[in-house]
Amino acid sequence: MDPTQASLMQERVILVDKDDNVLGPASKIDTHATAKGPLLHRAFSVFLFDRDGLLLLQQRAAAKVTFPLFWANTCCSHPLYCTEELGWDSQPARPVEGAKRAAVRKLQHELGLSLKGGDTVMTYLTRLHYCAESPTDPQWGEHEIDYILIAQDDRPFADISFVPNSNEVEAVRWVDQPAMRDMARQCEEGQLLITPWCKLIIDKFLYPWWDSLSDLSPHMDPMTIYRL
Ligand code: DMA
Ligand code: MN
Repeated sequence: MDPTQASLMQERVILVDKDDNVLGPASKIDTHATAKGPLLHRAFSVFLFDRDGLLLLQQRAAAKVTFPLFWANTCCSHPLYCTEELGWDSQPARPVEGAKRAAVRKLQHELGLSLKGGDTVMTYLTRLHYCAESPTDPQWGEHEIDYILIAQDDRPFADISFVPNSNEVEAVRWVDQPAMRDMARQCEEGQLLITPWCKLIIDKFLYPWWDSLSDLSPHMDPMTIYRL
C-alpha cells in the first residue's frame, strides 16, 4: 500500500445507521473492507461546474487504495469524526455544515482548489444511500450515506486554476453533457472505469441537476435518503 494512502486509511470516519444517525467513529480501512460489510458511514460528493456549466471530473490516482484509476465526480470523501465535521459545534447539530467543511478540506487536499466564497457557495441537495463492491478489487467497497453538494464557479474553466495532488488525482477533465454521456457509454463498454457511486448518480440523477444549475431548488430534498 502507498504509505501516504495507508496513513489516510487510519482516518476516523462517521459510522451511521440507515437513517443517518451517528453511531460512532471507525477507521477508513475498517469501513471499506468488504470482509467487514463494508460498514455504513457518512460521505459527501461534490460536483463543481464552471460558469458555462462544464463539470470538473477527476481520475483517482493509482496510489488510491479504493477504486484506483477510476473516474469520478469532482471530489468525494468523508466527513471525519470530529466536532466540526459532525456539525456538533452548532445547536442543534448541523451535519450538512459538517459535510461542507469536509468538502472544503478535501477540495484543497485533493485538487489544491479553494472555492470563492468557501462552503457558502455549495448547495446541499439530498442524501443517497448505496453499497458497492469494487469491480477491480473485491476486497474493497463502499457503503455510504452520501451528501450531494453542488457548486458553480462564476469563472470560465480556463480561469479556474488549481494544482492537483498527484498522490490523490491522476488526471482531471472538464466535460459538457455530450462528453459525460460518451464517458458513461465507454464505461458500459468496458473501455473506461467510473466509480460505482458516480455511475449510479450519472444514470439516475445528474442530468436533471445539470439542467437546473441556475435554480436547483426543485431538486433540494434535504430530509430524504434515496436508496440506490
Ligand atoms: C469516498 O471517497 C466518498 C465517496 C462518496 C465514495 P474517497 O474514497 O475518495 O475518499 P478519500 O478521498 O478520503 O480517500
Ligand atoms: Mn466511503
